[in-house]
Amino acid sequence: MTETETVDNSLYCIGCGAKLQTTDPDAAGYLPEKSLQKAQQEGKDAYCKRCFRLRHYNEIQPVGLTDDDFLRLLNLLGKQDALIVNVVDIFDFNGSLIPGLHRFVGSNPVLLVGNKADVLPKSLKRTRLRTWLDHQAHDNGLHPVETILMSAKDKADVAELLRRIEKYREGRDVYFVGVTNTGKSTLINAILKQTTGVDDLITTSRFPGTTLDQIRLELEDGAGLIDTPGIIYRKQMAHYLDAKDLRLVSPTKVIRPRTYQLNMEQTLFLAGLARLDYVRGPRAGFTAYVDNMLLIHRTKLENADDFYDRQKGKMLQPPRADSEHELPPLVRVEFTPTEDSDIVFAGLGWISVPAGAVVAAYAPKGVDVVMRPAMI
Ligand SMILES: Nc1nc2c(ncn2[C@@H]2O[C@H](COP(=O)(O)OP(=O)(O)OP(=O)(O)O)[C@@H](O)[C@H]2O)c(=O)[nH]1
Ligand SMILES: [Mg+2]
Repeated sequence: MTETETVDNSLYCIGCGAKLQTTDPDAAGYLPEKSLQKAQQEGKDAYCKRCFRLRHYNEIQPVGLTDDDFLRLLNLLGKQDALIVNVVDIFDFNGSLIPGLHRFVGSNPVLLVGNKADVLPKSLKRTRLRTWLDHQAHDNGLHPVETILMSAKDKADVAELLRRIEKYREGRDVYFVGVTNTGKSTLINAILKQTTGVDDLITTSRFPGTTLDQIRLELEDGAGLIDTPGIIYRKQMAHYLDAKDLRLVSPTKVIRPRTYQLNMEQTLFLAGLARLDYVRGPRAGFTAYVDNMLLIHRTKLENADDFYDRQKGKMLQPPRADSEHELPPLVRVEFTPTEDSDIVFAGLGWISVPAGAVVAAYAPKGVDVVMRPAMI
């Protein structure tokens, strides 16, 4: 079923796709000589040390992959005759789009998969969300053959994904592409589980940059089902969070919307990571769609700067006081939506704001804040 060995006899880690090597413990694909020999003798799929630590201790070992490596991989796709499955995270939709995807993949058809639908509030009708996804894709220059909204955790959804793939691939290879953490490897594992019973083959994690190189599995007719490394954008909040706080940008439970009736000149803090000021307008409802564990704190706008300076890393956590990452200073952007809109803080979630309200959004310098038509 799996193909870790190639013509030049190099072996590849089945967990992350890196070429296995026994010389540099700090580089991708390292495993001790003995472990490699054992895997070779037993004819088993081998995992590198980094995957081993991720899978058993949930610890990440950084390896130096650059954006160029990812772009090079994407560029190769234009030369293949294949079905491209573009996986986006519905919770971080704007952060998980690949600008110019069609340029990379040439004339190959793209199936758009909005994953992680399980975290969105149940009140949200799937059909409505799919229409929203279609419009957003179109507005961002994506022209998929079809859009699917799903959860990798739902067996029926995975079966449906497989049917769509079979419909569009017409015997060709299938490449899963997307930004890091959208769930590409999790989806492939789920497909594998349904078709072969093999559980949890590819390494998955909440850390950005889990898969390091292509991982090719074989479909029944010999065509490939190929996982690829996700593109890493520095504009995502995940880069400024400690490992323990990553769950805040990768919710696992249904999000409970939290609504605040705000008067003008009130402020909402999203822990110490982001902030929304209600600058001007009548008393109105603002609803936050963020992880249930993320602290939301309301203050008066006039005290907000001072409060942030005093409480960042204390009451407003994350960032943790002893964080291993330096959180860049918050940068202010003002918005005046003409329709009901979402102010999206890349990776963290969004706050819906009413038409006509003047608001100011703050996020760490370098982290994207965008306004979009309201999802819900
Ligand atoms: N709630 C929820 N979480 C999911 C779903 N699919 C994946 N995840 C989680 O999202 C995180 C990232 O999953 P991966 O499969 O490693 O993502 P990836 O796209 O392969 O990431 P890279 O290899 O870095 O490109 C993990 O914590 C998964 O458990 C889903 O449908 N729902
Ligand atoms: Mg992956």
